[in-house]
Amino acid sequence: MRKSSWVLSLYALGASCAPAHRAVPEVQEGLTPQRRVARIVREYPHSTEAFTQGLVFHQGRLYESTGHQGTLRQLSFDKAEPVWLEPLGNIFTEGLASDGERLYQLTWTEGLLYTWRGDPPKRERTTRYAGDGWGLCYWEGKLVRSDGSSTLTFHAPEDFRPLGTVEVTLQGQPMDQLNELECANGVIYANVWHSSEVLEIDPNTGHVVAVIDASELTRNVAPQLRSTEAVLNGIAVEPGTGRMFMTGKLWPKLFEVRLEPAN
Ligand code: DDQ
Ligand code: CA
Repeated sequence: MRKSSWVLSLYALGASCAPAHRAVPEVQEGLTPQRRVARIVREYPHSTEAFTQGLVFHQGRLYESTGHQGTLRQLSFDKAEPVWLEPLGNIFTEGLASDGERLYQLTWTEGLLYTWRGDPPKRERTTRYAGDGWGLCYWEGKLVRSDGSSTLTFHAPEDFRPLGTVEVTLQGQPMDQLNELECANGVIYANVWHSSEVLEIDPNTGHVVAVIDASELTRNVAPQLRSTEAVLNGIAVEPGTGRMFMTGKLWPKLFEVRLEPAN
């Protein structure tokens, strides 16, 4: 290609792209998300049999909900095998939340919410609901449910009746595939299915206020993973200490992480 035509095509490219970009209004003030990186602080063992769908602290202990043949389990930091486990049969259990007194456990497509109480937890009630159950967390007296879409639904803990919804957006764009959730530090942390990014969502507006790059974790475990479904999923913040833990489905490790600003 002669230089003049090369310059000409560059110009044409610029002419076709640049104005279109400039025509988009400037990103609204306050909506530009922060960028953070999840750094590994410590590694603990995690069961490669655990298809992690929910992770939460409850009464000082760490609990996990796993899918396929569902379970509720209590984890320890020193071995992969759970300290306590209740098998739930052919039920695909999902998100797990604590209000301090009870544990609430979603199911993927079965439309059943299990409520647990006691130590070890005993199933207290089963409540029907409409829609998918993916992630669950407890925020200011309400349970927050994700269902794979960009909508989060708020529910009353007593009977799980829906109380309202919020649309999750990143600079105005809806963000779907929201999976495991954690309500802490005034935000909702959300795993995005099949992604190494965790979103920090303002529960009042649905705006994504920060995007966390957790690829240090996925890179760390990648050589040991055998399934394309072995994705990052599971966030728990320890009340009191504020320590943050992350894991993934079928992952051999549970990580304590520290969030740092990305450079
Ligand atoms: N969820 O995490 C997106 C809510 C559920 C993921 C389930 C993935 C299972 C895929 C394999 C299905 C085989 C019948
Ligand atoms: Ca969680």
